[in-house]
Amino acid sequence: PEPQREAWKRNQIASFTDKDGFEKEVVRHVETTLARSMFNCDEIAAYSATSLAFRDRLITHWNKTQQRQTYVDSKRVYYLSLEFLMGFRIEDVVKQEHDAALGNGGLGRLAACFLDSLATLNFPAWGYGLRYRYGIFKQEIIDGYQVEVPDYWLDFNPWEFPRHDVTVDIQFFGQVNKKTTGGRTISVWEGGEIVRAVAYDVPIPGYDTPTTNNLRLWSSKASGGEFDFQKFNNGDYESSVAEQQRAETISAVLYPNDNLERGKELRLKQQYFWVAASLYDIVRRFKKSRRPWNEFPDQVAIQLNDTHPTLAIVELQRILVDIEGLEWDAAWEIVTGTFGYTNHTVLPEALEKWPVGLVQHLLPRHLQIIYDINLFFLQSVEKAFPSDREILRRVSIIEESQPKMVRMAFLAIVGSHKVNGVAELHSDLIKTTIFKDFVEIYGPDKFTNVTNGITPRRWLHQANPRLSELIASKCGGNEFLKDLTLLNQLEKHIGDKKFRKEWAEIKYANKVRLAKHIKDTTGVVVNPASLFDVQVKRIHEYKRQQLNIFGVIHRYLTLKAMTPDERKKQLPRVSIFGGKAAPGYWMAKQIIHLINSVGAVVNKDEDIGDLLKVIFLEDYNVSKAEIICPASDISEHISTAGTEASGTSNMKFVLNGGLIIGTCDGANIEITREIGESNIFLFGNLSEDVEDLRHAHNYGSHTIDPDLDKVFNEIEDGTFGNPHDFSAMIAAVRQHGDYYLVSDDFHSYIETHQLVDEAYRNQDGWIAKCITSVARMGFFTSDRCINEYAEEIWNVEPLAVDRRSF
Ligand code: GPW
Repeated sequence: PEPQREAWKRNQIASFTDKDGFEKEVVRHVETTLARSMFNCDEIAAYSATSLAFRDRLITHWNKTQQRQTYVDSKRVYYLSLEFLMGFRIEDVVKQEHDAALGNGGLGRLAACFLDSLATLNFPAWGYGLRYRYGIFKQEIIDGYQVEVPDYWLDFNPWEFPRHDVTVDIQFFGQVNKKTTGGRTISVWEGGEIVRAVAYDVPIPGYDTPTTNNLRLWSSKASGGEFDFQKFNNGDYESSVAEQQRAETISAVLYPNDNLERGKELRLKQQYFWVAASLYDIVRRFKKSRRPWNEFPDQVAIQLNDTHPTLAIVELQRILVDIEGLEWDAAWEIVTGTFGYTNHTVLPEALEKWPVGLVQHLLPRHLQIIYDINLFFLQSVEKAFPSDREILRRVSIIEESQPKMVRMAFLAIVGSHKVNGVAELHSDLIKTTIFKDFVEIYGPDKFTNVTNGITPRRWLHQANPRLSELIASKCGGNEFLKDLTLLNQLEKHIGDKKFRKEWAEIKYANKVRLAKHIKDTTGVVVNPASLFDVQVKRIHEYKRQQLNIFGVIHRYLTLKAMTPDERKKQLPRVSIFGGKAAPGYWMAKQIIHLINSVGAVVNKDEDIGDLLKVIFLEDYNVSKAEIICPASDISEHISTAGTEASGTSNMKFVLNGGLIIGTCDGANIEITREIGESNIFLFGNLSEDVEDLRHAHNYGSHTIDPDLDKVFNEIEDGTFGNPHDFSAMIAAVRQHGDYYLVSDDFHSYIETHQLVDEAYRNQDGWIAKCITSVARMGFFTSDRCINEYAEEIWNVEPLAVDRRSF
C-alpha cells in the first residue's frame, strides 16, 4: 500500500556486515522462529536457525530480482528438465545430510550447473521441474551386491517455499468432442480426471551478484480437497483416500533410469503433468503483459532438456488453437519460434517412443494434434522430395510398427527452431546418423552444437577450496570464478618450484581426506601416496566399468606373476569405483558385484599389499563427488567411442588437477584439443570404425584379445568367487558379439595404463601436466555454454543489476 512505502524502504533487511550481526540473527531465529532456548538448541536447531538467517537475505534478493524482471518485462528463458541434481551439503553443522537428489546423473547435474550460470550471468530465467517425494535411491552395498533404499528427502528443507496459492488443475483421459460456435468448429477435451499441481519454489542465487532466479517444482495432489467426505461418512474409508493417493503418485518418485526409457504410463503422466502446469504458468505470465500472441516468441524461450518435455510443444499448440482460438498456422509459427531442443544421447534404448494407444487413452486431444502436426510436416516433405517415398516413412513422427509409436525426438525437432547436441562429436553424429534426414529437410542451420560445461563455483571453489585459493593467488584474485579463461595465467608459474610444491601438497591433502572416507566407509586402508585411479559415474555397459575391472584383474595377475624383487619396483595404485545401477539393470548389477568380489580378494592378498587396492564407494552422489574429484590422479572416461554424448565429470576431474585416461568420445576430444595431446592418455578404436568392428564380430571370425582371455579364465577358475555369477559378463564379449568393443580396446587400454604409470613416476613432469591442463580448461565453464545458448538459440540478454543493492 502506497502510504507504507517509506516504511518498507526504511526497514529493508540488510546484508550481514559482521559476525555479531550474523550471530544476533541466528539467536533470534532459535528463540522466536523455533521457540527454543540456549539450553535446548541441538544441532538440527542450530542448522535450522543458521539457514533461516541466510534465507532471509536470500529471499530479499529473490523478491527484488523477480520484481525487476517483471518490471522490465524482457524475454525470459524457461529451462524444462525432469531432473535437477542440485546436491547440497550441510555436513559442517549436522552429520545427517540430505542431497536434493532429483536426478540420475549427467543430465540432471547439467541442469543444476545451468541454473547456477543463468543466475550468475544475470539472465532472467526459470527452471521448471517435478518435486519428487523420493529422489534417486540411496545405494547400499551388502555382501558385494547393490541394495536400493528409498531417499525420502523432504522432511526438512529450508530452501523451498510452498506456494499453495499457485495451483494448476491438470486433466487426464476423457474424450474429444467437436462443437460449433459462431461458424467455427472447435475441439473440446472433456471428462476424465483432474489432478492438481501445486508450485514449490526454490531460490537460485547467482555468484557475486544479487540476481536470484527461481526453480519452480510441481507437486501433485488430489483436486477434490483432502478426501471424499461423502465416502468417508458412509464408512468407506479406504476409497476416500484412494483418489488422493493416486494423485500424489504422480510426483512420488524419480524414475531411476539413466540413458533408458521404458515406456511406463506413470512416466508419461509425470511428463504431461509437469509440462502442462509449467506452460499454464508461462502463458499466464505472458498474458499479463497484454501483448499480441505473435510476440510470444519475443518474450519466451523454452529449452527442452532432452525429449522428456516434448509434449510442451503439443500443449502450447493446443492452448493457442483450442483455447485462445488462433489459426493453426499462426499458432504453429509461435510454437516453433519458442522451443529449442537439446539432444543428450544417440543410444537407441534411450530414444523416447510412446505407444499411440497409450497417448490416445491418456491425452486424446494431444494425439489428434500430433497427427495433424505430422500430416502438415509430411506434406511439406513430400513437396520438397516428390520422388522419394521412403523418406516419408523414415521421418514420420508416427512409426508404423506394431504397435504404432510416437517418436518424441522427431516431434521435438519438428516443433523447435534449433536442435543442439552437447559436444562436437555428438552434434556431428546426430547430424549424420539418427537425424540425417532432418538435415536434408531443414538444412544444416537448424542443427548446432553447444559443448557442455560445469560451474567452477561448485566444482572448484566449493569442492576444492585450497586449490581455488592457490589459483586465486596466481590469477589476480577470485575473478577467474566468473571468467574461467583467466586460468591461463597459471601457465607462466609452471616453472615456479614453490608453486608446484604447494600444488602437490593440496592434491596430497585431498587424497588423505578421501583415504579417510574410504577407511570410514569400507574399512580398507589405502596409502595416499599411491596413484588414485577413479571411475565414478552411473554403471552402464556403454561406460565400460567392465573394461576397467578386467584391466584391474590383469594388473593383479601381472603382479602375482612377479618375483618379490620385481614387485618392489612397481607403483602402488588404488582403483576406485562408484556409481549406481538402475534397479532393473541386471548386467550393471553384475558389474558392481564383480568389482566388489575382486576387491575382496585383492585387498587382503599379502603378496600385493599396497601395490593394488580395489575400492567400491557406496552411494555415489553430488556431495561424494565433491570429495572424490579433488583427490583423483587419473580418472577413467572410457566409453565405447560414439556412445557418451559429452560427459561432464571428465571436466570436473581435470579442473581439479587430475589427468584423464579416455577414449576419443564426447567432450574428451575437445578437452584434448584445449589442454594438448601430451596431457591426456587416449586409447582405443575411433567412433568411425565402431560399426565395421561390430559387423565383423557378428559376421566374421571374432577372436578375443589373449590378455583378456587370461582374465576370463581366471574368473572362470573361481579366483573371485562363484564363476557362475559372472558368466553373463564374459558371454557378452565371447559369445554375444561384444557390442561395446571391450576386447577390441583391451590391449590399447592396458598399454596406455602402463604409460600412466611411467608418467606418474616423474612427479615433476606429472604436476606440470596437471597445472597446464587446469590453465587451459577455461572453455569448459557452464557460463560459456549459457552465453552460447543465449546468443544462438534463445536470443535473450542479461538484465543489468545495480550492485549497490547487493
Ligand atoms: F538419455 N544423459 C544422462 F539422453 O545423464 F536422456 N541421462 C540421460 O537419460 C540422458 C543423457 C538421455 C547424459 C549423457 O549420457 C552425458 O554424456 C551428457 O554429458 C549429459 O547427459 C549431459 O549432457
